[in-house]
Amino acid sequence: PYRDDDNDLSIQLAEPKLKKPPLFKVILLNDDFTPMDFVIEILMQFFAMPKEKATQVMLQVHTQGVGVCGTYSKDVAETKVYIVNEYSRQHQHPLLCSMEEL
Ligand code: TYC
Repeated sequence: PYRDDDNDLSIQLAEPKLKKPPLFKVILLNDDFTPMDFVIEILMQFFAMPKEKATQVMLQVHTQGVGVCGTYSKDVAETKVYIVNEYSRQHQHPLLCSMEEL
């Protein structure tokens, strides 16, 4: 006998089974030692910001203590955090990058 449970779009539309994946903010934390230019370079290189935007975000972190670099899926956010922290460590700066769920 014909069963259309898995194919009938109306079933999914009435009660969607797929939830939107959570989003994560990637954030930068302020510190007293990392040079401002180094932070700007990171925002341009790893977050594709133009220099003006990167400067704004750097100053936001410098004055407010924290700033948002961007919003991503969990996997992408984790990778951004990892590469920023690794790059900073390799350059012997204490800059810290972290993430939080929206
Ligand atoms: N506060 C640092 C300084 O005065 C600059 C800085 C900005 C450091 C942003 C970290 O995430 C940061 N050189």
